[in-house]
Amino acid sequence: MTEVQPGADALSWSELDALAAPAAERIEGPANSQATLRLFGQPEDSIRVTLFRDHHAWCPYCQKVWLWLEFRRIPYRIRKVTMRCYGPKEPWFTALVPSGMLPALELDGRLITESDRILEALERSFGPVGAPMADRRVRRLRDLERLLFRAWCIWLCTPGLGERQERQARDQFQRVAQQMEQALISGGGSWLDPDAPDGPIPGTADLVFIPYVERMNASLAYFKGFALREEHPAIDRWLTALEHLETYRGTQSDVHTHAHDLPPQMGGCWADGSQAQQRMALAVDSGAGLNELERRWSSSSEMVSAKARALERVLRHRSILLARNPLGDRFDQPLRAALTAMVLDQPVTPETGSASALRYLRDRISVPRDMPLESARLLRKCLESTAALDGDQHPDALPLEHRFDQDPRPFLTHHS
Ligand SMILES: N[C@@H](CCC(=O)N[C@@H](CS)C(=O)NCC(=O)O)C(=O)O
Repeated sequence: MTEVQPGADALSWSELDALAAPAAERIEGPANSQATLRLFGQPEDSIRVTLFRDHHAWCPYCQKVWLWLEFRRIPYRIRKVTMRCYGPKEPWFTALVPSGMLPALELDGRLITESDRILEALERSFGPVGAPMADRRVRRLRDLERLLFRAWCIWLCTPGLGERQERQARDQFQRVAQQMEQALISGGGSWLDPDAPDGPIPGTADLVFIPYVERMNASLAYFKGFALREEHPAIDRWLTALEHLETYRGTQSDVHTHAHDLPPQMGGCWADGSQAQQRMALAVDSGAGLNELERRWSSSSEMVSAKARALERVLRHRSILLARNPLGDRFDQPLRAALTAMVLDQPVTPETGSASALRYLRDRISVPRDMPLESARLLRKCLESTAALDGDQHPDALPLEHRFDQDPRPFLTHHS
């Protein structure tokens, strides 16, 4: 009997190349985190705006401004800046903004910081997205968003909560979440925007809520075993309506990314250790994801294009992914094995001793920085299933106090 050679079925790089999606159109295509220029059909010399946002698309306040520009279709440039939690701040940026805080925006040559001031300035120049920031009803909703944010922080970021305190913090969070639901229900449409609750796009009142509700959904599942979308159906409907919009999807992150980008940004997120929490955290970390909390997609053609996109994104960075991997060049075959398994939908045996290296990459796929949510889920699953054929070796757990493992510089010397 002939023995099957490990990795005998892994496709070559050129065979994989042939199966990858063409690179996506960044400038005129749908919202995406790779673009450094967005034109919406207008000439480049008409640009009045530069947005300074973080490389990894982890900063929630940047996402708010980013969404506004995309929904309002204002041509803009993007300059990406490092957050302290994953690397050193660029000196050219601190020369411009000494605090180093993001987002910042240049409008007609004038520099503005603080996301709310930025939105107000944009509204003055280009007109609002739905009801404006200063509208009394929008102000009330903005206050509600801050209340929800505070209740979330107390629950997620207070160390050492006992069982009773966990329950109190959860109840307080849910009381405020119910107020958001009430606002949605009384508006009678999909959105919080008081002027057009059933309009085709959300208003500023919605944009203000999006970044943190996305992060609440992810972090409360991972650290508290709490299913926000099941507990609060009106919020679920609102998120689902957003997920139908390509513009939102281009900025949307996923549970895995937030579960590991938030702890260093928030100064710690604390797990309650319940069974539900452990189950959800395991599903997220293994790469399986959480169907009940993350956008689902149904058609098989969407599956195929999600795979082809994941493949394109990995191939683009292939040499640097190999150079950064603990296995170095010996990661070549295992990576091809996982990619082949993904595109052909069949197991491919990786070379012996590669499990930990495959999981190292699985743990570091960031959405939307690297690829869309559905592509990341398919790729993480295949990295895990391919690793499992080799064994149960795991790399070190991701750090909680910083993410210097995500320093963007090595990738920038190639192309982002
Ligand atoms: N109130 C500010 C908050 C901005 C903020 O907290 N930005 C964080 C990132 S989310 C920041 O730039 N921190 C410095 C760093 O991480 O490098 C706003 O609304 O713009």
